[in-house]
Amino acid sequence: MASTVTVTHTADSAIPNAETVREDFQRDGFAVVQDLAGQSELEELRGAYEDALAGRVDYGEHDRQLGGITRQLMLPHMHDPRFANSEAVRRGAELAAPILGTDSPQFLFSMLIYKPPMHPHETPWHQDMAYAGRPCTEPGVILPNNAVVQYWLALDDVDEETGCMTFVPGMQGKPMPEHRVASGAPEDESRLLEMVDAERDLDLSTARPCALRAGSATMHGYAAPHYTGPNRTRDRHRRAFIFSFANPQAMAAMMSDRGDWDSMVDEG
Ligand SMILES: O=C(O)CCC(=O)C(=O)O
Repeated sequence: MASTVTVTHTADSAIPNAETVREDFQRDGFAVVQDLAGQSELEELRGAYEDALAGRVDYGEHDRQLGGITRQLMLPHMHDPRFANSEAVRRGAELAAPILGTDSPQFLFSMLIYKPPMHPHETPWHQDMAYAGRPCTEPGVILPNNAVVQYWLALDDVDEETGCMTFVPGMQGKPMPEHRVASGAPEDESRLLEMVDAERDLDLSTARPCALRAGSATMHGYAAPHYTGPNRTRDRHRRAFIFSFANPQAMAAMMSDRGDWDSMVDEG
């Protein structure tokens, strides 16, 4: 069974501008959350991240290459309590709960995606809903943008030079454009997907790169198209801790339609 996070409202957990963040999410399909993690927590998460990258904590087959090209460590919350017990995760659940329409958001999954200095590979334009089918969800489906909220928490200052998240706003409620496998074995969970023709299907002139200071995050729904570039710098790391929450009822409905989502759900 997947775990749920029951939201508790405490004064110290308040997110500044939470209402604005939620409005941004509803309007654009994504939002920026400033300072989701505080400084001491950031240090703790960085320690956990370095232990994962160096193999001091064994991730086994969850330590893999996304599409054969970019280091991806799956389900860090199951390997290291510093991720599972993170205050940022708890605050993220609290912020996401009204969007998801539940007081008990279901923790869906987590991952680390690491782009070291001079990492040459982009993560191409895609919508996360494309991963609901294998190898890809068929084009034309419309999945709700508010059934899943995914956080991309920056553990380093990040900008276009290091490969920050870039979104095209306002695609929620529209049919999903065609995706295909960009690299990796098509039936493998670690395959990398891309939109077949992002220039045709998205208005890239509206694309918004989200530079963040370390500790801040983006949040997006499964209909929000996004992209990250290579890390072109010689000395700056790009460490992202990614985690998501779902509305349990909406997930159950989607999973009965699309059994493949089973494999993405936290079993802890
Ligand atoms: O970090 C990346 O390069 C991509 C992340 C992503 O696609 C996601 O969080 O949905």
